[in-house]
Amino acid sequence: MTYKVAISGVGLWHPEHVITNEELVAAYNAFVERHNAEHDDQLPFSSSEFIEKASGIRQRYAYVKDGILDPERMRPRLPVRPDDALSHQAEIALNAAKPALAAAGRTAADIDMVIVSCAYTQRSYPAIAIEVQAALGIDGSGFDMLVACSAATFALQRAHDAVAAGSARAVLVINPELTSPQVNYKDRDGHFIFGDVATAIVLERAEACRSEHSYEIVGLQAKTVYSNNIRSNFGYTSFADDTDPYAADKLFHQNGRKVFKEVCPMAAEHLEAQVVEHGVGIGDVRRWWLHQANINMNQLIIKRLLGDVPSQDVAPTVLDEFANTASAGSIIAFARHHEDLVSGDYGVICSFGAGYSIGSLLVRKQ
Ligand code: CO8
Repeated sequence: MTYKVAISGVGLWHPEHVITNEELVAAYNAFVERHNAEHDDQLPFSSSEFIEKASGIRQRYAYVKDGILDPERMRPRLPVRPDDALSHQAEIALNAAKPALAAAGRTAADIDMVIVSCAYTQRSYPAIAIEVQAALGIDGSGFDMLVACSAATFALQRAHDAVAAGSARAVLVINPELTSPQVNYKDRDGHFIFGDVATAIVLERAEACRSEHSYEIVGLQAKTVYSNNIRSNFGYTSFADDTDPYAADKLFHQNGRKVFKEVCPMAAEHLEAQVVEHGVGIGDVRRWWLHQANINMNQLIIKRLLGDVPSQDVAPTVLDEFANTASAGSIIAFARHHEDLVSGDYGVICSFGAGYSIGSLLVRKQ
């Protein structure tokens, strides 16, 4: 027997610290001035006008702001916590998990599995998910998953399958996207892209949902196609291969133009196939909660699908406030913009990014 599965609660948490484009550019340009005065290789200056026009990003949240805007440092100053203290990433995961449980009308006793899924985990083991599981007092299992920008949608698929098969009554999927330690704030092409956030979703049997807003999962798709256009060589082997563990190639880097050109048609094709497969017309989808990497990218994808530039009502944008938050972007859009849907309305949650990876869920409000 397989069960129908629904999203029954969503939680969103963001740090209190904001970094505007202007602040970020001032710090980067101060760093460049110093660098250029002392070196032959001259670095280019950044501009907040470029950032907003090219990406739609106006600001981002930072878990720790201290250090990022210091031209001498250009990275956050993250305090070290002892092994017996809650880790930074588990802390932000809990900040999103608790409101998700409350929204679902569930407690730790109702959850059988915790999946922490994001672009990076701050350590290899013990899993952040198991730390969160212990902090919440959940009796069951937990594991971490890494799928870059598609970590949330891919984890929701794993959670769906566990509930559908009956191996878990309810699953808590959490995306603690602590991106700021992996941003190269000295790189003009990428210094503005990312922000920190945490999101969480509770999935359970559709028939058992008791929350005010729940969404049956009608269809799921995951697709990966290998590409080196978005890459980080950060990894545990740095200790053994004698490379600099803090070199630029160990941080996020990309060929943004190529990504834009290659991923937009892939995402549009994927979304169309996903919706049509379930007998739903593209125009019948009430809301598209898209990955939040670039406003121009999202407009192009929706234009390909609907023939028109989308309104905020059809495809809400949150990246102006949050920037790119890796896998959490589409979940933030969902968290902020779902309560006005009425029973029977369809929506699509979709991610696309490094890998390449594309993941999507077609949902119907119960
Ligand atoms: N300020 C001023 N000028 C600039 C800047 C800047 N900051 N940056 C570039 N320029 C200049 C360039 O040098 C170029 O000048 P010229 O024409 O003289 O060569 C001009 O502006 C145009 O540059 P681009 O062609 O690079 O600009 P684009 O219009 O393509 O915009 C973007 C750049 C915004 C990066 C755009 O290409 C984009 O958004 N592409 C999509 C990228 C994307 O979606 N990537 C996904 C990454 S996220 C992901 O997969 C998850 C990874 C895991 C998380 C990592 C967490 C840290």
